Amino acid sequence: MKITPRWTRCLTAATVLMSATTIAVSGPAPFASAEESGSRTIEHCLLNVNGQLPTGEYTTDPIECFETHDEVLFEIHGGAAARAVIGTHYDGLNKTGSTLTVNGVNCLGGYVNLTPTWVNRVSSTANGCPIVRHYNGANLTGSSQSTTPSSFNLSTLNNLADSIQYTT
Ligand SMILES: [Ca+2]
Repeated sequence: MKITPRWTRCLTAATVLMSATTIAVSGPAPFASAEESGSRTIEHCLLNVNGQLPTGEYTTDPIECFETHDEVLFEIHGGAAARAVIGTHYDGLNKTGSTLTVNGVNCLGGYVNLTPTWVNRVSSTANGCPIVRHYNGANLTGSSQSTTPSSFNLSTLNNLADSIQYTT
């Protein structure tokens, strides 16, 4: 079930997933419950790149969050455009906890400024690009730390990243 607004697509994804897995779940409430909005439960969010500014910053659709990572992948692969996950960022070390999946188009150095709910939070990253660079400041400023497919935990930048670049 999607956690943030834009319920129409949520209902579609949830309905398909529920029918596929035959999990008995009551219909989603029209608003997030107090439990969902008041505590930091694990959530799985999607940032869908829809363009790029001359500065290199990616523009994105509004962040969408779901209860499962499978729902994020369903959103990506159910979309019309051919896209790819350029990075999945995790709240916890060793790729655990809540996730932020960035759905982009290439690894040519574009970047995102993290949304308020994900600033100073990323602790590990599953690279979709060969190098994913995490910066302490917005717009690729301040100190940085890269992750690679084999080195996915942040140390000096743990819980500090404000912007993230996807490159080779
Ligand atoms: Ca964290």
